[in-house]
Amino acid sequence: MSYLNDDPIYALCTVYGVSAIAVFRVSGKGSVQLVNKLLSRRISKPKDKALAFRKLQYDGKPIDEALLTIFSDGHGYTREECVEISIHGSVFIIDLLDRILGRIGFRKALRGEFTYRALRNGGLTMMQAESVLSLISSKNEDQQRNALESMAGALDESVSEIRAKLVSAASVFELQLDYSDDEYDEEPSFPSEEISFARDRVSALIAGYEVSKRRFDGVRIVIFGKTNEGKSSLFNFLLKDSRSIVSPQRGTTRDYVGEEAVVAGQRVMLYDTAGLNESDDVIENEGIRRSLAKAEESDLIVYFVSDDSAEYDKIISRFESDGKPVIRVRGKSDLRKHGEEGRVSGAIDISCKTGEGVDELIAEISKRISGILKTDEGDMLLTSSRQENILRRVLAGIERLEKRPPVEICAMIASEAICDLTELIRGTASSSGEISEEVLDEVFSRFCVGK
Ligand SMILES: Nc1nc2c(ncn2[C@@H]2O[C@H](COP(=O)(O)OP(=O)(O)OP(=O)(O)O)[C@@H](O)[C@H]2O)c(=O)[nH]1
Ligand SMILES: [Mg+2]
Repeated sequence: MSYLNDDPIYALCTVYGVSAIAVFRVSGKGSVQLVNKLLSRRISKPKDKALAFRKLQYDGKPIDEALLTIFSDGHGYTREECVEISIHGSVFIIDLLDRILGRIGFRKALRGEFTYRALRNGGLTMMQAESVLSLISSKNEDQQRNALESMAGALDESVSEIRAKLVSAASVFELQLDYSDDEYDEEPSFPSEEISFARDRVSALIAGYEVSKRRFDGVRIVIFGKTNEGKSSLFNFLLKDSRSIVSPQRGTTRDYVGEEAVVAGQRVMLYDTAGLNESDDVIENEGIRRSLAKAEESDLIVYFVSDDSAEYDKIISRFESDGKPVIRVRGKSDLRKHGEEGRVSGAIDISCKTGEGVDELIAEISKRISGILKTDEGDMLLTSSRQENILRRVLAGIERLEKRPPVEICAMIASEAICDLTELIRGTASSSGEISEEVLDEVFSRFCVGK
């Protein structure tokens, strides 16, 4: 079954269950005619939209009283002939009408098929369709606000602005291509302002999407450092559960352990890792390799420093200079004599035995999480990984452009990026406007039936 048909379809649009009212939507050519099979007083296609109150019946038997909202082509959500049938929300009546609509000539709608029709009929762009999905699944005010703005076209506008800059950059390259070398005596100009505008905007959109993913899945915090410093003890302390094995033996933790936790009121993904150590043990070394990989992909590192961790401090400094936030701690403060605590390079002294310093650490984690999840007020956020993937491709192109390759190559890269941005908004870059089945499946299969 394909989205590409325009036969009359139907689905329950409200949640299945007992409620005051339930709404079925039917849409497609001939919908009004088919609905008339259930009515003794017929309805006709209005100029744009109309309301009608009717008794529904089938095979001589009454079904319910219903309020019909009737739309003509070009109106309503789907922008095609469509009727929304509001009935009483009884599960029996819902089941009955569901069977009857199937019997009188409607086909059950696929997931998101109404929204797809809205898209095909010009009522929505692909990005707006994706924001409908994002709105339905929004779980907090930020997501809801962003989805609403994006549905109203703010994200389309933002992408169109980037596209316009690239079009003007492309025209500079094309102009230079039109002149042969001898006609062109000046140093060819490079549209650096347009390109850097595009780069900044595209990077901001991608970074914002990373943030929204982190808000959804939780910031990833990795506890990292030498063996036997108390990493697993801190992991268990923060988790309020003795999940990781703790022992005085070096190299106790041999693989990373990840758990969802709530730290400072925030849902996070917390990872305990194998301690860094000079070792001949193949398994321990594999554990260390995994610790490094986890630290690399984390959003925040809690690093145990000690007097003899200089070798590993270098690894941490490298992460930090790549922009990774790091909090330094020094464990087992209860074992140090008073006066000995002399902080090592701004580290927080903690003890998992007495709990000392842990509140200070949690406050610091909370501060860093706020920094990681910060977006600029008014920034638009992407609503799907399809959008992110396309923008990453565009960004890679822009970065190639910034190396100023020969003008023919510049022209080609710019034109590819323009096509990508068209595809981003419309779901296709093809001139026929047809969206590939693959994209349709990717986007619309995430919808529910009835939307
Ligand atoms: N006195 C005291 N002992 C601690 C503290 N934290 C951990 N320990 C002890 O130190 C030892 C090592 O603790 P772990 O939490 O297993 O250390 P680790 O860093 O996970 O070690 P590896 O998994 O081997 O890398 C255990 O015997 C703990 O009981 C602390 O704050 N104070
Ligand atoms: Mg451990």
